[in-house]
Amino acid sequence: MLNGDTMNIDVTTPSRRVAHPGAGFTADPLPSLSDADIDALAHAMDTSGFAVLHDVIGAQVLDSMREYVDSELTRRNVEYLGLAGPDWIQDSPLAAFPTSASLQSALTGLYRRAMKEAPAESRIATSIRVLSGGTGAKHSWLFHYDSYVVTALIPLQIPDGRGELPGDLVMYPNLRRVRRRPIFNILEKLVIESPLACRLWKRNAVRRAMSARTMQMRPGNIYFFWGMRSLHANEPCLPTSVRCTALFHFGDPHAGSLLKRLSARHHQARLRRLSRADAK
Ligand SMILES: O=C(O)CCC(=O)C(=O)O
Ligand SMILES: [Fe+2]
Repeated sequence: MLNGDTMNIDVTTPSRRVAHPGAGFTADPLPSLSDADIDALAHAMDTSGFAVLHDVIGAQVLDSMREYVDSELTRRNVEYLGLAGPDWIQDSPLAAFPTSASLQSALTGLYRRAMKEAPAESRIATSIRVLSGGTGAKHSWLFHYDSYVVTALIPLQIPDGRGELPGDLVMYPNLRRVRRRPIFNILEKLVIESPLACRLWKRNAVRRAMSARTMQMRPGNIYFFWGMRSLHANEPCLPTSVRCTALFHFGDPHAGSLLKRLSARHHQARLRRLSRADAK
């Protein structure tokens, strides 16, 4: 199952049918992972910044997602699309993912390995990001830490034509520890994610000096990293390209904190400001 390099984990024997309590047997869109597989994922995330499961998303899901994205961009008449919350995914070809027992156990297992305790809640926060047209550039280079300990990123559409720019994910792996006190987390984010700081993080000299990594993403694979510890942002694509990623964030150690809600509001306001600028 492991191909020698701990960063790359090839799951070659997907178990397609997984029991869900009360629902008989339901198709799971992902292969199930053993404890040893999850150990290897965590080890790769600790040492190289990210871990990859290769060729686990089928061509059919990718094709239908491409159609879904095209029709949503047209229907909403937008270039940038960011959908989050539990509802959007139910009407999309990814509907089976939030209830995937394999995904749930991988994310829970990774959280336990990082935090040495069980997560307070088992909710997977699902979102999708589509960058296209001239607006895509405004949503690039937005360095941030995620609000969740574990991030699983599924690239659905990555520009790969001649002369296109793929919009790689640039990451400063494991730059900090998980902040258990919300106040430290928020103050640190205000500084590190500020527009001024982002201008520094994107510079080649800083990237080299601080060993940033560039994740070249290929549809079909899933990429895992410690989102709350690793500062990350995507590079821009060409205005003529479409780039689409689905994000599965898991394990919020600050869930329920008032400060946390204020910080989330600050983040939403930042996105709204960008959307207003898009509309101009
Ligand atoms: O789209 C990407 O490549 C990264 C998005 C991301 O980091 C996020 O939504 O938290
Ligand atoms: Fe992120």
